[in-house]
Amino acid sequence: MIIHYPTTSTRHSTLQSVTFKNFNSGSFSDMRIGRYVPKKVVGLILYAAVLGSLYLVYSGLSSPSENVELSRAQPARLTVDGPDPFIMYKALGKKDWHDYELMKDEAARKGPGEQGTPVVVAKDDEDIRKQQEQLYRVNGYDAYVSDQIPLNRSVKDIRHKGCKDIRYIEKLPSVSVIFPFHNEHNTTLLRSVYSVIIRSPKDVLREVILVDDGSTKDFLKEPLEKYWKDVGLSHLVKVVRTGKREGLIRARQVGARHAVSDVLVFLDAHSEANYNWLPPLVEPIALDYRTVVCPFVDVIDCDTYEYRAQDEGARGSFDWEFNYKRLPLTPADQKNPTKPFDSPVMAGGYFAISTKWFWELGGYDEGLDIWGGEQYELSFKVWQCHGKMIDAPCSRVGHIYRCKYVPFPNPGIGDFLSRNYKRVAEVWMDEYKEHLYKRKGAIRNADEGDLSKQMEVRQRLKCKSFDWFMKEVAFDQDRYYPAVEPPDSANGELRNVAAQKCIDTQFKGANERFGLRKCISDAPNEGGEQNMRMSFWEDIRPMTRTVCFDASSSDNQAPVILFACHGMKGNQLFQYRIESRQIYHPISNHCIDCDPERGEIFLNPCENKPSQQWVWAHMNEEKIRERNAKPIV
Ligand SMILES: [Mn+2]
Repeated sequence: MIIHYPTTSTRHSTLQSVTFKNFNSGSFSDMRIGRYVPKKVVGLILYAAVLGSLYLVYSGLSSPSENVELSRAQPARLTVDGPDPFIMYKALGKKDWHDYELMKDEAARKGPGEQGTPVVVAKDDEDIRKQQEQLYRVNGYDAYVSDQIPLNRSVKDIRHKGCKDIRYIEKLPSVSVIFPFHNEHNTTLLRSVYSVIIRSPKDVLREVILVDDGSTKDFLKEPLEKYWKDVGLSHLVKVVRTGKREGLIRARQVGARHAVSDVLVFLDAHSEANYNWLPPLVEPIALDYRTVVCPFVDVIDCDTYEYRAQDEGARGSFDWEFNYKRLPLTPADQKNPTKPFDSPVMAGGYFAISTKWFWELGGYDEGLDIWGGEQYELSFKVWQCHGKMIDAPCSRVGHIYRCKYVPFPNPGIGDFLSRNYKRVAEVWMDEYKEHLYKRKGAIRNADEGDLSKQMEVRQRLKCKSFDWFMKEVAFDQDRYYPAVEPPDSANGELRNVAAQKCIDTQFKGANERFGLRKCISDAPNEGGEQNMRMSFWEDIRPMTRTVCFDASSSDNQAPVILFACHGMKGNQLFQYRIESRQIYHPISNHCIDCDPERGEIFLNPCENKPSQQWVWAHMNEEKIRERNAKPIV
């Protein structure tokens, strides 16, 4: 059964497309959705009622003073207010949650985008090309391609093969999946919802909440509610609206307020859930209600909708300008590629949290505007206030990273990002906030507003210090993103001996080449970007930016380009050789060379000649020797 949204643009595919009407009148029993007939919901409600009354019995038993008693007897079961909501799950046996029938059906499907394969639209029809461009501009992804793909397409099962053998406790708490959206493209939004409904166990997924954050597209108004009614899913899919544009953070919070389940799962409305994604995400929460679980986030290509892996996992972290960064897995984590691992900071908006824990933490700080900083806020408070955060490798969800265009204009409320960051820093980061402020004066100078609600959370939950977080959770962050950066090996202008010109990156961006120009010290009236530094990461970068020299080929005359600094050495590792004045690139075993006439820069086999000799304005010889002497890892 293939589900298409009927009013999409001219379709040039020959697949059997099922219309709105067909879908509506089709027999539920031959569709996966059939598992959601209201009859089944009755059972679910009964089950919830039993759990609910159990909970009431437990909470009825406990006055605050009894809680303290309980904590002495069974410290693991004490919660902040009232007993553990998931106590009844802990003694259960395990089971295989795979829906093999579904996986078998989907494995047999063929057509555009099926099995997560890329869809490429022929470029020869001018009308289509125009339509495609137009849809691209308003969405930041190729929505025309989205319209060619069934709403319930199959995806590629790219989980580690060990995930197929893992069993999870045989009953799981109920889940509300929350999708905030602002002007999402219709078929992409619907596909997000279908993927969740189809690939979630029916007795776990209680509801899907779509939070419309001030959208202006017609489909996202009444027709959206009507759609779910017409396809017989309105008992499962709720649409709620913020009224006016509130931003992603408050939209998630509005969704959480409407949720009636034990566990909240937040996803973006341009997602596709993979097979058996929910049990690995929810089980750790049933075992410890203060655990927050993030899925592995895969990539849905913004041009072709191909579904593919991003990587095989890393721990989340940040640098001291609050850029999200990733830290390597520990050796123990690497040995168990299917086992959830601790992560200091979540990547963004993809996570599961118990409703109880979310509200004990006060939800998100509602003083945070639009987007930005919320992943730090929630991560810090989860860890500091006695919870934990893990990534579950067997739970995978695809996400469209928008490209080319950022379709939504800045809301015109000034520098909300600095203000958000300052709120997070002031409440959670103690003396470490200075490291941020030193690098970003705009954060220090922002007006943070009233923080009393957040301070109250930190006090009430007796949360730990940021120093504890840095030492115990983000314990290796300082090695990669040091708060106090060790001195450069060398800096200033970088002059070539043969050309008597300097390297000038001219404020160019990622993937761009750069060359030699007249040194500013020789011609002070000429502009340029010639103040370079060889940092403690052993890369070379312009003084005030985080783009680095990068070379990925060991061909002769291989280009050197600029690329976002990753601090992980590899292609960006360079060593200065004091005696020969060469700049050596260990991974290619070549040296930086140039064409003195044309001003081009490239890599060549190392030779003792003036075009490979470079002079730094300032050198720290001790640091250079010390860093060159370290083994290259
Ligand atoms: Mn997104």
